[in-house]
Amino acid sequence: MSALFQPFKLKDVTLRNRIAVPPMCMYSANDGLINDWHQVHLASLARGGAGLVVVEATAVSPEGRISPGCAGIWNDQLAQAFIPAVKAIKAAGSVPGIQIAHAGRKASANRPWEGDDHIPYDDPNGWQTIAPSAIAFGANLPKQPKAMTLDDIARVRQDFVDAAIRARDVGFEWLELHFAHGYLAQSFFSEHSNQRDDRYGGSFDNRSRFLLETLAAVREVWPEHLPLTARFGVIEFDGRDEETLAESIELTRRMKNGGLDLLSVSIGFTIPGGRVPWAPGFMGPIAQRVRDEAGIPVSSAWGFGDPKVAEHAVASGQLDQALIGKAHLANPHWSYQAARDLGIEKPSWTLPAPYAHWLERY
Ligand code: FNR
Ligand code: 536
Repeated sequence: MSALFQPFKLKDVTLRNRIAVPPMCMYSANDGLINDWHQVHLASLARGGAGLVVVEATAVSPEGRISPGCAGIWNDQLAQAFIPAVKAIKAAGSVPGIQIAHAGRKASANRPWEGDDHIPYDDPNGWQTIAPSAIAFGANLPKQPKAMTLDDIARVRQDFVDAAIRARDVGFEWLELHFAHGYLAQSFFSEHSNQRDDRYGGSFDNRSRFLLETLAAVREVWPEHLPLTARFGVIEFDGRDEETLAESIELTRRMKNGGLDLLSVSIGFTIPGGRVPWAPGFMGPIAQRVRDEAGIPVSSAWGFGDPKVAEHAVASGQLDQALIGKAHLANPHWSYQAARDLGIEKPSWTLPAPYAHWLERY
C-alpha cells in the first residue's frame, strides 16, 4: 500500500494524493500579468496527477517582485488572469494553490538565465528594494535596500491581506505565505538581515513579529474552511543550525496557534554562503522534527524527485506531503509515472475515465 498515494485532508480540502507541485517562478509575466504560457504550464502539471499545484511566488506589490518577469496580484486585473488556470487545475482533479510573496532585498534582479544579478535602481527595469535593515544580501545582489519604516511595514502587511482576498475571490483553495528563501519575511526573522532596534528587530519575539502579524491579518480574511499555509526556511546551514532550528520550531508553534494549517519546511537562504548538505531526501529528518515538535502537518522539497525517496519520506512519517519541483518540469506526469514505478495497481490518483480506461492495462 503506497503512502504517497493516500488522500490528504486538510480543513475542508481533500487532495487526491500526497504529491504537490511547489511554487516555481516562470519569470515570464509582464508588469505582473501572467499569460498563456502560465496557463499551459499550470494546467499540464495538474493534468499529470499531483494532488496540489501551487502557483509561483506572486508578488503582493510591484517592488515585491524578484524580477521584472514575476507574477503579481496587487490589483484585480492581475488576479483575474489566474481564473483560467484555477479552472483548469480543478478540471484536472487537482487543487489550485497560490504562494503570495514579497522579495524584500532580493527584488529588482535579472532573471536566472540573464545573470540572476541586481538591476540597478536607476535602470528603467529596476527599482529601490526594501528590507528590515539597510543591509545588502551580498554576492550577486550587492545593492543596499532601504530600511523599512513602521508605515512601510504596515503597508506591506496590508498588501498581503489584499492579495489573500483577491486569491480567495478568484477561486484558489490553498494559500501559501512566502516566508522563506531570504525574501522579505525570512529576512525579518534572521539576525543576518535584521538589525532593527525597534519592536521588529532584536529579540526572538521582535524578529517573529512581522511574520506573526502578517499571518494573523491574513487569517482574518482567508476562509476558515480552506488551508492557510506558509513556506519558511527553518535552517540556514550557517553553522548555527541548532539555535536556528529551535527558534524556528518555536515560531512554527506560534504560527500554528495563529491559525497556520501546514508548514512547508524549507531553507533560509538569507546569506550567500550557506553550506547546504544536498542529498536525496536530506530535508526529511529536519521536516520531521518540525512536524513532531511543533505538532503541525509538514511538506518539504529539495530532493524528493525519486519516487522511492518520496514514498519513504511519507511512509516513515517525515512528511505529510512531498513537494516535487524540477522533476515535474522534466515530466509533468510525474505522479502517473511514480505510481507505475512503485507498482501501484489501482492508484488513488484516479485519472479521469477517458485516460484511466486505456492506461490501467497499458
Ligand atoms: C523554485 N523554487 C521556488 N520556491 C518557492 O517557494 N517559490 C517560488 O516561486 C520558487 N520558484 C522556483 C523556480 C524554479 C524554476 C525552481 C527550480 C525552483 C523552489 C522550488 O519550489 C523547490 O523547493 C526546489 O526546486 C527544490 O525542489 P526539487 O526541485 O528538488 O524537487
Ligand atoms: C530556489 N528558488 C526559489 C525561488 C525562486 C528562484 C529559485 C523563490 O522562492 N521564489 C532557490 C532559492 C535560493 C537558493 C537556491 C535556490
